[in-house]
Amino acid sequence: MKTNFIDYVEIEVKAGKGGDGCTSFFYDRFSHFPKPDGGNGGKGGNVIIIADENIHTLLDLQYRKRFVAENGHHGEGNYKKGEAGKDCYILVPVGTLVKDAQTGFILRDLTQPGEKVIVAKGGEGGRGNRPRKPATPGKLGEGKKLILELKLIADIGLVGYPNVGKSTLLNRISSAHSQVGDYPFTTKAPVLGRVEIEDEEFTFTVADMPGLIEGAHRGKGLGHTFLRHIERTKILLHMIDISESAGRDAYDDYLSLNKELFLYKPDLKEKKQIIVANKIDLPGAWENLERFSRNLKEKIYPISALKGEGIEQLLQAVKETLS
Ligand SMILES: Nc1nc2c(ncn2[C@@H]2O[C@H](COP(=O)(O)OP(=O)(O)OP(=O)(O)O)[C@@H](O)[C@H]2O)c(=O)[nH]1
Ligand SMILES: [Mg+2]
Repeated sequence: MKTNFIDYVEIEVKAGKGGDGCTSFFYDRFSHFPKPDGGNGGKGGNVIIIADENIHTLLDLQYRKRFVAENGHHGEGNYKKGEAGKDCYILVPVGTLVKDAQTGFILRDLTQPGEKVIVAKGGEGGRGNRPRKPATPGKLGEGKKLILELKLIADIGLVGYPNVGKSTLLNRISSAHSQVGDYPFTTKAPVLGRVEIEDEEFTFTVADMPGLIEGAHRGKGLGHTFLRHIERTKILLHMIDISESAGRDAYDDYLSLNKELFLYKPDLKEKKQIIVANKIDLPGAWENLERFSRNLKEKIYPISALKGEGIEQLLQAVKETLS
């Protein structure tokens, strides 16, 4: 499957070597002995990973896998210190976990825009020669293999069977352009959108997910690859197609989708869900809704993502749950 959303890459990082200390002597015409005047070497550059709000995928790192910082410059005569090597920066999306590939140890979870971590330290520069002390070479920079794993950070995760209208809803409530189509698995990777409730200065982020199907937790369909992206959402918006055209029972769909989620990760049981019955504009929808609500004690929000019905009430519920 081809997608531009990449959430797992392995890369190699190498910090710069410290510059060598210089061996140099100054010959003073008034003294018999030459004076050592070698400058110190500059420090090697670090490799630094930064979380950047404008980056949404690890795609670029698929093509460039090795990141090397500059070596420190060597010291020179007349006590001239070598310049430090330039740092090497790697930009990643907010929500990227940085792990040591060898040990699996998490070096940092970059959850804030602008947050950074030095993943490979540059080597110290060597010392220039001193009286009775010869110059020393610069130290090597650290080198590592890293795993970068993106786990999206969003307030809301939009989950449901394929084709129920998740992307239609995201597009209606945010400025995102998630692809919509009358066929399953239109959405092939998570899409993030920011929702602003007018006049209320309340904003939240929504992650539209690929549709889930039975067996998703075992790897069936597309959804499982991306299930990890709902782990860090605060609320799940669980969408059901309530129209007759789906030819399925809403309550069965609701139970089996939850079963998939909980089989994938039992902790997800603790996550609050808002249940949304979509396509209320289609024939048979209200009758289905009545049957569905007889089975379920939780509140159900009937909406038409296509026509814009019931959206205000839903957004209010989201706001109340989040605040
Ligand atoms: N009548 C009606 N059709 C809708 C409504 N919401 C979505 N649709 C249609 O349902 C189809 C699927 O919509 P999508 O938004 O792509 O559904 P999805 O859940 O994102 O689908 P996947 O990405 O495949 O999981 C499209 O043809 C939409 O136009 C609605 O409220 N009423
Ligand atoms: Mg979709």
